[in-house]
Amino acid sequence: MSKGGIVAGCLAPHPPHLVYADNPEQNEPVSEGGWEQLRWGYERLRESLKDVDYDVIVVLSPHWQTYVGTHFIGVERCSSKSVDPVFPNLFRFNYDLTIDVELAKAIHDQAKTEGMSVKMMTNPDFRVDYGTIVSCHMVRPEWDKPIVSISSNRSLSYYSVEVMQEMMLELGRSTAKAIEESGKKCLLIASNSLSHRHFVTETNPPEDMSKEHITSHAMHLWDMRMIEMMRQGKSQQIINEMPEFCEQAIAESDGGALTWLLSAMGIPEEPAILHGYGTIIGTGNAIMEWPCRKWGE
Ligand code: 2X7
Ligand code: FE2
Repeated sequence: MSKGGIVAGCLAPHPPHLVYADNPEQNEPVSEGGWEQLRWGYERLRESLKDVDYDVIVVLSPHWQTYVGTHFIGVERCSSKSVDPVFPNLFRFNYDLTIDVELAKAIHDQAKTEGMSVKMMTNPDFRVDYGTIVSCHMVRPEWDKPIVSISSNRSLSYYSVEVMQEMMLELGRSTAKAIEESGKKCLLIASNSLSHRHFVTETNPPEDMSKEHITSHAMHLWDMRMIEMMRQGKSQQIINEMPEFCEQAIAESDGGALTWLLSAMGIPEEPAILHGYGTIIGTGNAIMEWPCRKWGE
């Protein structure tokens, strides 16, 4: 069997507003559009991946929060309605997806061998979180690839960003090793916004773009700093600055997804491609791609 590999790593934010604005048939609420800069960014990412051959999407979402270890969905088919608890007016999405349980178990087993606390989630009635669904939908709306769904272990809440990072660095290495041994070609998704300070009231209609902007100049500066580091291949510096970023920008990378992704790709020095940036209820969101398939060509 030939070695598996990562075809691309993506930072793919999941505010439900993006699905709401796109009006796919699976989502009940209907919109007049909105957040076009980000949705055009997702269009550019999809165009970039159009001819890329891969078997499975591996995604880590901060909205599946587990407090004892990292969990992996271990049920082959998940079908239900996902409702955003904060924005039920925007996101009531009927999903029907398949899980690559074999690869999920392989990553689980490898992480366990490395001493991590891990668990396969086998409840057949489990409701998949909206972060996973939104990011996967925006990257691959066809829903024709199985996914591996990884939880966000909130070690940050018990310990610190530093502890979270150490654990996500190991999870990333375990993910890469399991993928290599599986022989599968994988697309990796870190599902998170950057700066995460948001407004507490909603406009009417929610897609009124005359009211949309970043919550503060400080948040803007942090977002631009992170994007520039990604574009310059400064992955190690991103990891070094992560504690300050999480604290000062209330960044959603506090869930570990970005650190996991950078680690799985081997802390790349190659530049990431910026496909789009925009704000959603004041939070900062970047759509980035690390085209690993092209490295070493
Ligand atoms: O989950 C989110 C988010 N991360 C950012 C903005 C708005 C809603 O939901
Ligand atoms: Fe979120």
